[in-house]
Amino acid sequence: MQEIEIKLEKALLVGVIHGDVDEAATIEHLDELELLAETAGAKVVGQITQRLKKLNPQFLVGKGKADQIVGQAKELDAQLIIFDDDLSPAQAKNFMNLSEDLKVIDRSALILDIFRQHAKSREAKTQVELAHLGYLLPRLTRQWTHLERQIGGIGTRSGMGETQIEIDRRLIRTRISKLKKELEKIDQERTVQSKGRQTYFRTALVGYTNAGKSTIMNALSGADVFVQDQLFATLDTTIRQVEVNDSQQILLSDTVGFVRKLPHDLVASFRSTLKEVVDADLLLVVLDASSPHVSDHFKTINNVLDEIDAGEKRSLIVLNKIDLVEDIKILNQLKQAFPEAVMISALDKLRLDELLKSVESIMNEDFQTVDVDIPFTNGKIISEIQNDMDVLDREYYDEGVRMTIKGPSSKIQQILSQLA
Ligand SMILES: Nc1nc2c(ncn2[C@@H]2O[C@H](COP(=O)(O)OP(=O)(O)OP(=O)(O)O)[C@@H](O)[C@H]2O)c(=O)[nH]1
Ligand SMILES: [Mg+2]
Repeated sequence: MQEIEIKLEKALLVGVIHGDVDEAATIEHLDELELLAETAGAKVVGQITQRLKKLNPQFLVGKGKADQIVGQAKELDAQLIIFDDDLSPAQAKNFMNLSEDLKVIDRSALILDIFRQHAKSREAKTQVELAHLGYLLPRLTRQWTHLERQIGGIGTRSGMGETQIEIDRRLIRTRISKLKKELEKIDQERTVQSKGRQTYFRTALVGYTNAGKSTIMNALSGADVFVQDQLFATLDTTIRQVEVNDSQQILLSDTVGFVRKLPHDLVASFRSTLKEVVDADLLLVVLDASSPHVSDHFKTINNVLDEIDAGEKRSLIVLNKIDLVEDIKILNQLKQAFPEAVMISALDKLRLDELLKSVESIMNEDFQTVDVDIPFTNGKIISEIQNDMDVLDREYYDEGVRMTIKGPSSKIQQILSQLA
């Protein structure tokens, strides 16, 4: 994929009021869509909402409204129309025909575009390309000349468009299987690396994009993860050691953030990046306490966690940016909604010790103490234990040693199964 300069394109946003989504919610979603569009490099020149009893298979909205939207976009000199709702491949195509030289995309395509712009590592680039091709495949049409507009996202990426125009479905499929193999390889490397981490108590920061995960990571570990007031600043996973007290360390990971309607293709292809979340002993669910949409964010986070099979994991809610919450009423509401949460400000380094204390106590709850008899012939396990666990007591006998050991229950189970 080629890097091409993004120019400031003018965009008109469209949201539909339908079903259980009321007008206020639609407007909120459009405000978020505006942030996404700006992150991608567009300049939003207008927002349109439309109440619908029934979704139109041809244009999502009715034909008359579709004409009106295109007309309004032209009047505003916009080059781009972005729907908050998913457009089916057919709807996208119909809009292209209707709008001639305007690009018409949906939220998923916009998010994919941002990921594409922000991907730096080999892994992230591979994952984004895979997701993009998965999104593109059902949307290919014979109108190659329109393809660029269909997939181009924001900014004219002629290089990208032309190569896309040349490849047909078969080539895309071949490319998809190649990318999948590459990701499997990356995944295997990761599994090897993660073997060495098994003895640690593993915690993972998860949360809505821009909630402050990377800021927390940096404040706790002294890492230098990229922090920016923009959506999806982080697309890779960083793992660091953090001391929770004088004698115990944990591993903390920071990874890609979530957003409402994160495209399924993206979640699927970011599995290897999200592996640290899936394997974690504890999730630190980071919420932006200053956002009026904090409970929606919480729902979205849980949906994505379910999607990657991490919904049942032990978690601790972290209400970040508490420095921005001045209204005592809101503070009380937050306390009521999230009674177990730890409130912090990562930016001002406020109450980070409280956070570490909570992690420490959850970790120590999870730690098990057992007695094991190990024959001297099994030197490997003895050294494994001595390296990785707290040995509380040692008693030697003729053939071996009896040890009282303390460590994460998963690790203890692993040792017991080796001895069985
Ligand atoms: N006021 C305030 N701002 C914060 C706090 N924590 C983070 N921020 C700001 O919020 C913005 C986003 O922070 P990041 O740490 O990049 O957020 P993130 O969750 O890693 O975001 P993505 O990687 O983009 O998903 C930055 O401008 C931070 O300076 C906080 O406690 N208080
Ligand atoms: Mg980040």
